[in-house]
Amino acid sequence: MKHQDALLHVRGSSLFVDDFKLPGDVLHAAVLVSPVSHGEIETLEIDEVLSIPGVEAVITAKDIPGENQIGNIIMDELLLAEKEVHFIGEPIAVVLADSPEKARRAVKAIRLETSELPSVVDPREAFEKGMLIAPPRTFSLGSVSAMWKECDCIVEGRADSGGQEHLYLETQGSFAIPMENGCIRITSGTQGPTFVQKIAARVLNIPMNKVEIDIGRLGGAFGGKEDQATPWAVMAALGVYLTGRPVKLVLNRNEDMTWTGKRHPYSSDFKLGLKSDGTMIAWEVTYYQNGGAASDLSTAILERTLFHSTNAYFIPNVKATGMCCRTNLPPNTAFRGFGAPQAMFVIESAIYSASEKLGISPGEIQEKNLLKRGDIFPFGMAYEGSEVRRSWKQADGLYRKDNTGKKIKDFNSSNVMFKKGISFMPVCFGISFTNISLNQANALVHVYTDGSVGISTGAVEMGQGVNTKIAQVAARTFGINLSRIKIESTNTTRAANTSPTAASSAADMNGNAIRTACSNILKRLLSHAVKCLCKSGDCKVEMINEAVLINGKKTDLEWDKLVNLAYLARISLSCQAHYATPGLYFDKSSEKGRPFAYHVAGTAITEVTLDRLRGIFSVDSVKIVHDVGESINSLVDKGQVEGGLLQGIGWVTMEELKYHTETDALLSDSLATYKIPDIYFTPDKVDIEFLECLSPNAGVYNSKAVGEPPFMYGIGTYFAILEAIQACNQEIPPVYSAPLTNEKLLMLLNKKH
Ligand code: LUZ
Ligand code: MOS
Repeated sequence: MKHQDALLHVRGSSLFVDDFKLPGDVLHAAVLVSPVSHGEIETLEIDEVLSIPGVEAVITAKDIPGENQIGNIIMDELLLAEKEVHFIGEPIAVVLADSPEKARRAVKAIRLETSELPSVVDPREAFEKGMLIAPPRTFSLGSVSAMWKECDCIVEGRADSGGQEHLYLETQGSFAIPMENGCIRITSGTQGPTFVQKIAARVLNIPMNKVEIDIGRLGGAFGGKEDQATPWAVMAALGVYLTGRPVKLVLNRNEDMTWTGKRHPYSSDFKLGLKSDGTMIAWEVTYYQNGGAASDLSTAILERTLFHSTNAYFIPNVKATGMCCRTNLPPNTAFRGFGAPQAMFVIESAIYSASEKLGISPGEIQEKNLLKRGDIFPFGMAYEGSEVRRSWKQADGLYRKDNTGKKIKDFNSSNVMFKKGISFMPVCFGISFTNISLNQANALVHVYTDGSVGISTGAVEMGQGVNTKIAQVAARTFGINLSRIKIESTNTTRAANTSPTAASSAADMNGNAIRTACSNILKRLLSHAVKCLCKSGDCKVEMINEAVLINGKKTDLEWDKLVNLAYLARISLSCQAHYATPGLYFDKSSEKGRPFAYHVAGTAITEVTLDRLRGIFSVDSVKIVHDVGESINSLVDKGQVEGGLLQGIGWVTMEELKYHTETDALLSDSLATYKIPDIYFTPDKVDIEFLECLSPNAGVYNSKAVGEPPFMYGIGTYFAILEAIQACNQEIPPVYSAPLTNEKLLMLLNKKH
C-alpha cells in the first residue's frame, strides 16, 4: 500500500496553499518586521505608502478589533508589535496590495525608525540576568547528593546542541475568504487548525463558530507549523475583516527562515556517577533552553526534555532541572522530538565521557544500563515494555553477524588517512502529549448510498502519511476496499476542538476515533443484514471483502447493496466518534505520574569513515532495529524512520545556524548558507528491521507512533565520528557541541594537542 498522495505529488497536481485559484479581487499581504533584535518603535509612518497605486491597506496594532495576543500557553506574544520589539522578524505591520510584489515593495517604503536596546541571545546569559519564561522545574528520583560518595567514577561536563531550521518544502502561508454575515473561512498551512481558529476569533473579537479553518495538506511541517502557522493565518483573517476582500499571505523562503522560530538550542551541565563496572547510579543535569523572545511551546518542550533526561537507561538517582530562558531570537518552537533529542544528546555525551575515563566502551555502558520492564523513570512511571533491550539485542546480533568490530579494527590499523568509527544509539521515546488534555481526537464518517465513504478527522496530512493510515483503518474496520474511502480536508466544522497533529500521535488517536465511528456504523448495517437474511435468529454476521457472511458463509448481500437497503430502512449512515487516550495522569506539584500511553524504542548502529586530512566524513551504514508495533503501513513507517534518521544526522553534523555577532541577524538565511542532508550525503546503507510486536494494545490496531522517535537515531552519527577521531589521535579530547560540522572537525583534527 503506497502513500495515497504519491501519484498526485509526482504529477505535480497536489494542491498546497499557494496553488489554489482565488477570486480576482484577492489582496496579497506582505509583512513589515522588526529589523532589530531588541528595541523600540520610534517612528512608523504609513500614510505615504497608502497612496502607492495598488496598495489597499496597511494594518498596524491599532486596527485590531479584539485582543492583540497570540500566546497559547503563556500570553506573551503580540500579533503586531505596539512599542517594544524583541527579535528580528517580529511583525509590526501588514500591507495589502493587488500583487505580492507590490505589497513587498510597499513594505520597503514604510518609514520605520527603531531605537536599539541591549539584546541577549545566549540562554546562560539570559538565565544569569533572570530572564526566565517560566520558573525552573526539577524532576528527581532517589537522591543524587547522597550517591556521589558511592561512585567509583564521576564525570562532569557541558554539552551544547544547536538549533535547527525546519525547512519544510512549503513555506508558511494562508489565505482567508469573507463569507456572509461576518464569517471567515481560512485555508492555512497549519498542524493545529483549532488553535488558528481560537486565535483568529480572539484577535477579531468574534466567536469561534464564525471562523472556519480548512486544510488540504501541508508540504512538510516537522513541528514548525504547530504554533507558528497561526500568525500568518490570523493576519490574513484580519485583512478580510478590515477590507471585506479575500487575502493571501505566503512567506518566501528568506522571510520564513529569518522570521520564524526553530528547534531550541540547549546548553547543559551534566554530572554522571558510575560504579567501576559501568553501572550508572547518579545523574544530575541542568538544561538551559534558548526559548527565544516569546514562550510559544517552550515550556512544553522543556517538559519533554525532562521526561527524556535518561533516554533508554535506568538510573536510580536523578536530578534533572530545566531553565526556560528568554532571549532576543525568534521564538523557538516545536521540532520533531520536541526537546527529547536535546536531552538524549546530553546523556549520550556523559556516557561517552565516562567511557573515556573508565576505559570501557560506550556500548558496554549503554547496554549495562538499558531499561528493563518495571524500571521507574524519574517522573514516577514504570517502563512497561521490553523493546529497549530486545531491539539492542537484535541490533547487536547484526553487528556480530557482520563481524563489524573486527572489520573496523582491521581497517583502522591499515589506514592512515581514513579512520572508521562506530556507535550504538538506543532510543526510548514517550508517546502522548505531555499536556494530558490534548490526548483526544474525534472523527466523522459518512457512508453514501452508493457505498462510498467520506472521512473527516482532526489529523493534518503533511506528507507523513496519516491520511493513508486512517483510510486503511477505516477500510479494515468496515471490511471493504480501500478505493471506497476518501479522506476529506481537515476542517473545523467537521472535526472540532482538535489537538494539533503532533507528538507522533495523530494516527493513533484519530485512527482510534475512526475505528469507533466505522464500527458503530458497521454494527447498524450488520444488524440490518441479520433482519434481512437470518431466519433462525441465532446468526453470527460479519463483513469480509465487501460481502456479508452469515455464520461464516458468504451471502449474496454485498456492501453497497446493504448500504442502500439500510438507507431505505431509514438507518443512519453517519457517525461521529471521540477518542481519549486512557490511563494518563500527571501531578505537576510532585512531578510524578503516568504521562505516556507507551514508549517507542529501538537501537541504531552507525558506522562512519572520517577523512582526517579534509575533516570530512561519510556515513557508511546505519542499521536500525525499530519498534512500530504491528505496522499499519510498513512503507509509510519505513519512510518515517529513514526521514527521521536523516534529519537527525543533519542536526548533529551539518545544519548550523549562524548569527551576526553584533546585530544578531541570521546569516544562514538561505539554502546557500544553510546545508541540510541531500541524497549524496545519505548513508550508503540504511537497513531497517522492525521489531516483533509483543506489547499489544499500543495504538490503533496495535500499531505504534512512528513520527518522532527515529529522529534520535541520528545522534549516533555524532558519537561514531568521535570514535573515528579517537582512532586518528587519542590525544584529541572529545567535544560535546553539536553540530559537529566539517569546519569544526578540521580544526579539531589539526589543532596541536
Ligand atoms: N506538541 C505538544 C508535541 O504540544 N505537546 C507534546 O507533548 C508534543 N510532543 C511531541 C511533539 N509535539
Ligand atoms: Mo511536533 S514536534 O509538532 O510533533
